[in-house]
Amino acid sequence: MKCIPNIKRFSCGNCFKCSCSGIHLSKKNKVENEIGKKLELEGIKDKLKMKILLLGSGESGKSTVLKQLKMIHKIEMTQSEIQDYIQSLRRNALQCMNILIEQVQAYELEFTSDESKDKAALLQKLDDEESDESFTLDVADAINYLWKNESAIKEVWEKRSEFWILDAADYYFENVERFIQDDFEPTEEDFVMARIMTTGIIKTELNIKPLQFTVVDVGGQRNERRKWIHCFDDVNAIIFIANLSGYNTVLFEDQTQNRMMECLTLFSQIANNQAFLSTPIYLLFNKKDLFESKIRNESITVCEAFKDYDGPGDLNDCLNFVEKKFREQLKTQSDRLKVFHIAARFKRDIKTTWEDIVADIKVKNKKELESAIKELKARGELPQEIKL
Ligand SMILES: Nc1nc2c(ncn2[C@@H]2O[C@H](COP(=O)(O)OP(=O)(O)OP(=O)(O)O)[C@@H](O)[C@H]2O)c(=O)[nH]1
Ligand SMILES: [Mg+2]
Repeated sequence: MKCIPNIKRFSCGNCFKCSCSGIHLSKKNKVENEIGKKLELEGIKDKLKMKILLLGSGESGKSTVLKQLKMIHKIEMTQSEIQDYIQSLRRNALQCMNILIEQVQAYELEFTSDESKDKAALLQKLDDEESDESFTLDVADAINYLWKNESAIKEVWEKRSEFWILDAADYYFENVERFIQDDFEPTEEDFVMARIMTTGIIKTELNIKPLQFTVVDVGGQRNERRKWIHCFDDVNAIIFIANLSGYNTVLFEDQTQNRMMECLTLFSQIANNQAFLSTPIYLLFNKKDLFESKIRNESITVCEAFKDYDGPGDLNDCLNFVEKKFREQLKTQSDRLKVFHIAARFKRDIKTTWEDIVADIKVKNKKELESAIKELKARGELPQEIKL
């Protein structure tokens, strides 16, 4: 043990004895000292950690954004994740076609041929929790046949804003024959479009040296939201995702509630929550692709919150109007809100949005981050050439 001269002698009797006549740190105190130093270092390193919450109602696209971020940061998927996606793509196709078949019955429409009736009956026998063995070529063929040939299915598809169905249903139908193959290998787009509802809280680490981001994905459906409170501490930024195409569709968990109305209320609750009054919010209006094609046929005025819209109805004007409605929800300063219009299904949209968000977070925390980097360099914990 090294002697430390000229410091106070301890009276606790725990002094570490050696042959030296100097005054010694007690063993206990030395350990405490080391722990203190470690904690101090961890505290400085923690300043380079950024926690970002992905919030929004169910099916807004939070997990889609996260999937894109993982691909952008080259985080490889495990074999079991790949299998989950394959299975979910098959289930998504079956679930969506079964919803259309039920709607044919609900609207009291008739299938136009016995072949359609038989194929619909085959699908109705299965539910979307079936094991993978049930997804045979016959099942894929039945989905494909009904989608391409049955006019009653086409008719209810046109009415899809009146009942709940996944936004990417047509993608699953168009590709179901590929999904069912034994040697099916999903493309990047398949991974992005596969729908697996999130339950609980999922944390993903993204290293953007010298910063370390923890992106927290949560389930957005009503019964999942009560878990959100568990991740509200030490949040550096919120990415709130709003599903633009929800203006004329209903919620999965309550088919009497318009998705956009739910989203506006949720946004107001989050943005005005005491815990986040000074937290930057990045508001991502998602599914621009669907919105753009929908507004050609149905005005945004069908949504209660947008009924006073009387503009020309083109994409940019509608987007500006929707943005204005969201900004009006903010009860405090609005400069902490940044808005992006995206289609999360396209990687380039997420890439540019993410780069902007990271740059903005760096600017907003510049002073603190730079001082932590300087301190860590001085302690040899970071290479000298590293920059914010
Ligand atoms: N057309 C289109 N579909 C999208 C887009 N982004 C997401 N989707 C689809 O929307 C559906 C729901 O997306 P998720 O990412 O699972 O939604 P979520 O917000 O994580 O939903 P929860 O986990 O229930 O909270 C999926 O089927 C996606 O394929 C987009 O930009 N365009
Ligand atoms: Mg999710």
